Amino acid sequence: YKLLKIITLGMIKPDSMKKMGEILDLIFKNGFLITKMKKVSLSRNEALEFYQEHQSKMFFNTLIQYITSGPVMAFELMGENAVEKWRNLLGPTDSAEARSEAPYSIRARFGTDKTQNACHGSDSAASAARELEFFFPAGSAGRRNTAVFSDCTC
Ligand code: DGI
Repeated sequence: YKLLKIITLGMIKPDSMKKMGEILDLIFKNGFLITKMKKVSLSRNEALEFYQEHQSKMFFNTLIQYITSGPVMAFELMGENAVEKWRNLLGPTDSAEARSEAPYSIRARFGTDKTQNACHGSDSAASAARELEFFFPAGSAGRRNTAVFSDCTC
């Protein structure tokens, strides 16, 4: 279980794809390895599956609309305590709150509001396992398609 916490799923959301260079720079400066990476345009059904735990929330439709509004970049991050460390680097969900409480966080720097909040991060080792399987399925086809960056140690 402890070993599982060294990998997590990160995602650059549509609004901050244009800031990808700066975000990747921050990721590396904070000591993470990117061990898989994939640009995806989520279909409505894929978005519904990815965010299934939020289906009863009042912001669900807005969230689905937004996450399907353009391509996203999903990546597997590896590093000590990666789940928690990546969440800390993201800052609070609401970008405005991030700007007052965690001004150097990714959401403070690149997010706009509660919906357009720059990046996603798994909230637990269990979520990371599910979300990594979603973007990088362990089946052979998935492996072939997503192995491009898997040897990257930069
Ligand atoms: O884990 P987080 O991404 O920080 O937050 P979460 O798992 O509670 O919610 C998932 C996403 O749903 C979040 O990144 C943005 C959106 N969201 C959460 N709470 C609100 C929200 N969107 C709106 N418009 N209003 C909210 O209160």
